[in-house]
Amino acid sequence: MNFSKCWLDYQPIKNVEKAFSTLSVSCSGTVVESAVQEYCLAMKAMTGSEPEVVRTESEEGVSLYLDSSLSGKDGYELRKKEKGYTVTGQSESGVLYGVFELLRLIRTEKLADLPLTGAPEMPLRIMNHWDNMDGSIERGYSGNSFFYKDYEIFYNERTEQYARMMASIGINAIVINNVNVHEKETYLITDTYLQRVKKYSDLFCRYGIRLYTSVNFAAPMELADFDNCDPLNPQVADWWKEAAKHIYECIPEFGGFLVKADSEGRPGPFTYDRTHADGANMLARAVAPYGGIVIWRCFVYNCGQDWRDTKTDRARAAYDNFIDLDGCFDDNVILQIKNGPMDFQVREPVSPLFGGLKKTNMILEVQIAQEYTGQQIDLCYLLPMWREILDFDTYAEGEGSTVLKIVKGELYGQNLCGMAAVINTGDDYNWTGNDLAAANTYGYGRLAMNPSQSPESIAREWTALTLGARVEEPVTDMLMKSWSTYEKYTSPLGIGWMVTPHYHYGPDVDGYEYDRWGTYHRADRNGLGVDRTPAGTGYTSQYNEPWPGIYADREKCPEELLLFFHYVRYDEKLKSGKTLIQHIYDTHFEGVEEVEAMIEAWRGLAPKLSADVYERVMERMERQLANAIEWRDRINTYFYRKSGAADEKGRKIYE
Ligand code: GCW
Repeated sequence: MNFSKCWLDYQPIKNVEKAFSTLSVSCSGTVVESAVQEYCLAMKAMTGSEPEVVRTESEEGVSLYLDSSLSGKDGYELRKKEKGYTVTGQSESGVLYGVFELLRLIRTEKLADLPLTGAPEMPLRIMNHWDNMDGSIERGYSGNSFFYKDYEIFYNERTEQYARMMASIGINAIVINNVNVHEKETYLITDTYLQRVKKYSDLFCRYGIRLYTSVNFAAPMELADFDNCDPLNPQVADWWKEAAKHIYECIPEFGGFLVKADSEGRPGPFTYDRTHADGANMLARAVAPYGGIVIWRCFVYNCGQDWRDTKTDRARAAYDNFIDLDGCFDDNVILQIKNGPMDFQVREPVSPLFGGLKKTNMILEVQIAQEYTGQQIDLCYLLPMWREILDFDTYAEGEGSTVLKIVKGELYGQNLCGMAAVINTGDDYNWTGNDLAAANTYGYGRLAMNPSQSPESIAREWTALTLGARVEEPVTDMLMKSWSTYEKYTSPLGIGWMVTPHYHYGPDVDGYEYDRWGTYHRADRNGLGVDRTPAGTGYTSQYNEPWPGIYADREKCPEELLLFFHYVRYDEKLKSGKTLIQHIYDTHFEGVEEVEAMIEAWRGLAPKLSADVYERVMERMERQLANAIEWRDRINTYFYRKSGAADEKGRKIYE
């Protein structure tokens, strides 16, 4: 096998109960069968013998039931009975989730927690693959695609393991191709590939997962002889209707389309002076007869900006492009909104669209792939960031209108909402480049299922399941510190960017400063930061009260976002009493020291880890240290040269 089993690596357990050896199944269906299979496979590995499966009720052993009156869609209930355990699912998926939960409890020795109920709290829990059919992955940091190679679609043992991994963390929707839909991928929804796509869909369905594809808005022009793809052109709409009909004839369970339009060179309705609602609704009507949905991305901004233009603010773009369309989208359209207004930086405020849209289905998009957070070389556990985003109060309907309430569907009574994440997997042996980066993959699903779990408890769970209980404490500690460490040695106080253009790994302070992407830090000899108050770009006004007042006020603005919202002089004092320039120096020295401490800690774990995991991660950590040093020195030197201010502590800053 050329892949690791990750968190589904079922190791022998100590407390084997007699009850584990019988599985009585009182329900049926393809997803239930996957649950049965998983149970058997796990028990074989954990206890050494295959359990007996009986298809009738039994007093003894583990029993599976389906009871649609159970509360919570796809929920489950686990109970201890006199001579065993029961797993009851509200649906087939509920049974499957219940079995995965039971296995987790057995492995982490938490059966005492029973009885226990659970239900996915977000209706849609989506993985977005940025895989291309040539085998490459856009922003992939762990090898090539395991879906495609040379324009062929694979189906193998690894794909099956992948489906199990996704189901085990509650994923129920997977988009199998990059949002940048290139020439060949445009054919994914045609007979050229549909039969192969169907094989994936069938596999996913066995695990309660629906398959989606990203589509090319200009498909009628590329696949047929259209000279336009105007969404209000009836022939264009008919073409899509026919295309959808054909897809659903072949794959009745097909989920729908994901669309990146009018963004970074992709075609879209703007070309025809149409709105994004025109574009999304046209596609939505094509899939509506079959229960399909259209997920439309809000990552729309001007990527041809002139750096001399200080009035245009990329941060404003998503809101400005979509706010007036609130209420104009069909019921089966969902807007997918990136967590921040820019693009997956290590620190950003929450997108103001969440507080703005009230009559539109919304999905929160996060990036598990660590494009700007260390590319799975550097350790950066992202759950604490996502937790903060979900807990952000938008004040859309008064206090307590958190992003979490919106994406759970609670605030506006929606059921097409949830989270989507750009996945970080590839065909590397360990799936994620850095073994520890799988904590983000795992954690994303667990958080979307049950957002009341803390990032720390998820880290513990992942560590115990993947690396063993012996290292749960220290590895959890490393994971929990890692985001802050990464933030310290990279760009300061929410300003973002300063990365090597295009690759986005490693420092290049002015790399994007005079470019067209709208990502500027505006550093000069006196200070740096972007004024986004009403006196500047006015971005702060996109939020509901009280945020505009807080963000626009230099004193009240959360300090970690200070340079995102304000231009600040190097000699201005921060809350800590330090000047801005001293804060920059200190955090950059600290960041490197923290990486060194982490490496020491990892070294100490060598006896408790398998040699290959230890070595693989150590190799990454050494690269991380080199990266952190490079960042520290470039940032410190850059701002030393600009400001001329010496480090109070007299440490080495290169001239
Ligand atoms: O951050 C940018 C990435 C692009 C990506 C784009 C997007 C898929 O650098 O690679 O394209 O975001 O989210 O569409």
